[in-house]
Amino acid sequence: SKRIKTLSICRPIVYGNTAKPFDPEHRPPNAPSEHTHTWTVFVRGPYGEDVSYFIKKVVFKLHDTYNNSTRSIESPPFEVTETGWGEFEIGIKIFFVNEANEKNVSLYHHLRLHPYGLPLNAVPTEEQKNVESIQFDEVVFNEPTEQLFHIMTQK
Ligand code: SLL
Repeated sequence: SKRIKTLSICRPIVYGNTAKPFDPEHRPPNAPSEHTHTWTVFVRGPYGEDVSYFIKKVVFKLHDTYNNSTRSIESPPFEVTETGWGEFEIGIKIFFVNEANEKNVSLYHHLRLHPYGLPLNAVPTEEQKNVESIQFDEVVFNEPTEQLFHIMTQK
């Protein structure tokens, strides 16, 4: 469809991960013995809003040590929960709805399992072992299609 030359449309998103160490008494039954944490990587609206009216799919590329390391999530919530032992770079590829007629966007997120930003040698409290590492970002549609403009302005 036609593009609107004089317009840009922005939408805020957040992406990142949460993680926490296993409670030693309640290890997930299927977790290999070397795994230590449960984590979730996600793309979502800053206040948990549904973003599926403009995002149709998110592909998360995990470390090759994972089975099926490319995880394609085609409906919200756009997230993957796993267990593991190590931190690594996660590739996040965001695909927009067809009406947008836009290329996908590639982001990277460093999966964090361990508390960070504490003084060196500080022993983390139980609370501080629940890790969150989250980036705010903004999706910008320059010269959006008329179809996308209608979708975006109905929200
Ligand atoms: C390292 N940067 O080399 C890290 C790699 C790999 C993480 C971390 C378990 C995968 C699985 C897992 O946590 N891999 O067992 O499926 O030190």
